[in-house]
Amino acid sequence: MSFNFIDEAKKMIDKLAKHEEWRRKTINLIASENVTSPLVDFLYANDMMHRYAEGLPFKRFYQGTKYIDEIEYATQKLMSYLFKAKYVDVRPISGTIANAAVFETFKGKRRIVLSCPLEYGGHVSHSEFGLMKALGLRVGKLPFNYDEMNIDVDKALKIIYELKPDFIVLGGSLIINIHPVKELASACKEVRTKVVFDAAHVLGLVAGETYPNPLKEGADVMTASTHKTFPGPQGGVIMTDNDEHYKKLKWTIFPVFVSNHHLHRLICTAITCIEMILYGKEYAQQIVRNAKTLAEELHDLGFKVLGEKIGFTKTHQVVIDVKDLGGGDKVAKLLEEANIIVNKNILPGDDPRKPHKPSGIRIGVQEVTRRGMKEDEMRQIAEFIARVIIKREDPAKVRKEVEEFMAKYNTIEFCLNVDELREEIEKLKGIWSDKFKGIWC
Ligand code: DSN
Repeated sequence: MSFNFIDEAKKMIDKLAKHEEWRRKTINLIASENVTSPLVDFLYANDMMHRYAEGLPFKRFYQGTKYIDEIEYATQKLMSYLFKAKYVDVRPISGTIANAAVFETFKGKRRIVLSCPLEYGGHVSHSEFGLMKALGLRVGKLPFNYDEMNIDVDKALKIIYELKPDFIVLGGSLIINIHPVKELASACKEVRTKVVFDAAHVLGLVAGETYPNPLKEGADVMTASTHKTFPGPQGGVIMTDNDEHYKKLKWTIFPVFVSNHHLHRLICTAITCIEMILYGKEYAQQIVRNAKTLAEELHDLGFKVLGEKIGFTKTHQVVIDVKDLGGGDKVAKLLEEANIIVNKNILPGDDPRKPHKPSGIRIGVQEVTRRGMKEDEMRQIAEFIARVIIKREDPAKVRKEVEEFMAKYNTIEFCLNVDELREEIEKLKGIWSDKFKGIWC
């Protein structure tokens, strides 16, 4: 095989340009994504991406880290303030790595854990398909109440007393209700079972106080990723109030699961924390209002929206059973043709070993909320979805209207006012003036 390397570079840059151009014209409703603020985007490509800083701030194995240390320390402090957590570790490079460090630390003699299975909304890392098997853990299913779209507390208590697992995992990837941390935590304490809450999806809602803080409800540890409802750069985080847990955890994060921890993102996570401290409540409240409005509208337009009994959703997510409309795979693809981006998702009752043909689609409204959309826009989005999936209108026709609609939402809200940081930004631009020499010409 012969390569023209310059052509390869051209093709890839062209693909990136196409992606950027296309995605600006799409309504992104992927529940696990978000957009960072322009300031965060600007700061992201910094020199710290080239550096190493194994260890903890001020106790590194490398020289040259004095400013990295200060930024990482500030990030921990800001996160501690925002989530009222005693210990914060931002070194895990993803939510799955955060889970790996916690699961390994909490692995006990019994090697049994309980979590929400994939079809009830658990993340793959909570399952036998992911981390659990790799770490030598046997995983049992937390029982689920379909009407409530939540863990069945009475049945769960029974199993916890019976099995006395090393730990249980609450939280997950398909989550429209408030998981019962408080209701299960004291029983877990009695049988020396730890409670882990995976807040990857709801971290921004916890920050904005529309979702209860799991650490204050009795969870031993909260893990999360930093880029879903919390609108930061991709990364992971672990938080706990417990001295003993953190003593062990910090030595499982490094040297077991993380060596270097992608240092350029830390300032961006910290800036996102400040945005959430300043605007998080307003943002989270608008997300929940938007999700509810979208769910109600979709229901009224004829979709089988899950969670009717609980008012459809208490988070950023809306979940629809589209089995009778062709299934999740077909529906997600049709919507993509109309520039509406969602993901197919397995639902309660689906076979988790067949994830490619699931019954449902999952929608998240956090990104469109960050772009400034409110209830009226949710009604418009519901109508676009119904026209493609229920009325079977040509997706290409709807796509034109989606593109016109999206042209109005090209700014990001709930961000720091850059004018207040003008002096510091100008200084950085001066230092970076030759960074893109030959590129910006
Ligand atoms: N699989 C991702 C999600 O979409 O929820 C989380 O890692």
